[in-house]
Amino acid sequence: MEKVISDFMDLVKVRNQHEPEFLQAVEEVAETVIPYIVNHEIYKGKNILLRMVEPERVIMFRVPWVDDKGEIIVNRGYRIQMNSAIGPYKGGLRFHPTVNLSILKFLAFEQVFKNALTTLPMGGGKGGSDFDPKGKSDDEIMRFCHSFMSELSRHIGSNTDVPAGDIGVGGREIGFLFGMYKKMRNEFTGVLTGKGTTWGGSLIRPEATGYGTVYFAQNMLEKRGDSLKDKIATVSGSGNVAQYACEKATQLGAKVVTMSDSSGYIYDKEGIDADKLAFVMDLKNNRRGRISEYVEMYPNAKFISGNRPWDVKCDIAMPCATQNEINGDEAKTLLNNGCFVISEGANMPSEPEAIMAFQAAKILYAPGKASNAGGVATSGLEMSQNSLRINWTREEVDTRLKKIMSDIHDSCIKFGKEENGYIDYVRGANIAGFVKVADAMLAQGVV
Ligand code: NDP
Ligand code: 2IT
Repeated sequence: MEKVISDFMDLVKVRNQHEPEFLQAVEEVAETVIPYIVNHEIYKGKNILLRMVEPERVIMFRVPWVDDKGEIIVNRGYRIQMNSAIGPYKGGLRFHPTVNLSILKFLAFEQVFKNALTTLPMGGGKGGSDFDPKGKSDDEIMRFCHSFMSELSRHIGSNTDVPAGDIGVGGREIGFLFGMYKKMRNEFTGVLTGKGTTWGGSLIRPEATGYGTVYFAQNMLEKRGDSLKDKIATVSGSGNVAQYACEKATQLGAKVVTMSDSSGYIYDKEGIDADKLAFVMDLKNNRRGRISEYVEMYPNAKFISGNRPWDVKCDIAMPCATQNEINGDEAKTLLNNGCFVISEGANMPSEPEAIMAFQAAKILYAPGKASNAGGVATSGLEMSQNSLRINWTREEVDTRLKKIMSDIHDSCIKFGKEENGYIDYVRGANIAGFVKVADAMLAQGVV
């Protein structure tokens, strides 16, 4: 079996040799899915996984815009339309200086499996730009978003490809992007999700990824007869996903003691309660400040510059910042400190060595494509509401979100439960996602 996997990876490496993040994401899937393919006759000779690692389409374009000083800046825009076997391409847009083809292809590939897990009819895609929103005025953000959408609008549509937010893209950016799409196409449709609630957005979409990550942790704990009550949780990041993971974990009785950004983390041993979280939300979302400012407001907390929060003792860790933010050594530190639940809010936050350590220790480890799927699932619910031209209540959307997270948990058990009772959530999520997409691809022939 190892030879089949390494032969497959050799093929993928030849074509994508300068794309380390993409290869990392593919390898994790190949290791778990190839043994399943080999044991199932219907996939024989169909080269399904080889077809899945090749994007259906990659769009790259120039994004010229004028800054506040009148200078012309040129960024690069991308949309990876990875797989549309089970529905229109769906996935976020990331604006961050590190964005490149490798990062977006890894995210698009993950998205295909994640979207299949949600039970909703969504294919996988991802896009973005190497534009850095930090330090830009609202006018600069608007001009950039308008220029970006003036090209992207040719390639997307409510039945073709429906982008949403990711790192650096929140409600403000979605508004500017939507405005330009509407102008270019003269259409008011559900072409983007994460819209404002007065113009087609869904209640709970901003909360959904963070809430879903916590619901998934709750599902894993309940399976063991345990709960979030009185657990100590560490969270990384302080953006959209981190904020609502902190909120829901606190509501369910856990104590969240850390948040971070790219300059370091804050440790508040008394817990980041609702009032303190409201301060963080205002700081990050309105004033666009740095997490270090937390300790000026709450002097009992500490700011640890340049580090990630994984050396803080906890029961539950929720990485909610970015990819490869937990390495093998940090995973060992988490385990040595007694951490026994990892629920990933970010995409691929754990390096392969970290995943190996978590699985060897047989703790509850949920990969992002399962545990952070609540965001895109609620995007799917936004699309449904747009098509129906109605709005569901908060309770209605939250109930559906909880049910979807619990269904994803069940799918992971179906394909990931081992004879000794241990649940390999990585294998479970990868195979469950694969089966849905692969069967649709088989039905549609070689396209
Ligand atoms: P935001 O832009 O709202 O927040 C990102 C946070 O992560 C910020 O605190 C940011 O710090 C930090 N961060 C970003 N890049 C790095 C880095 N290279 N090193 C250290 N810290 C970093 O993004 P989201 O909260 O939306 O996204 C967070 C993660 O969740 C991403 O992996 C994303 O792909 C994933 N995700 C998001 C979903 C969504 O619905 N938004 C859905 C599913 C997954 P700083 O301000 O210093 O950059
Ligand atoms: O990684 C993700 O799932 C997202 N950024 C959300 C995608 C979406 O379409 O809501």
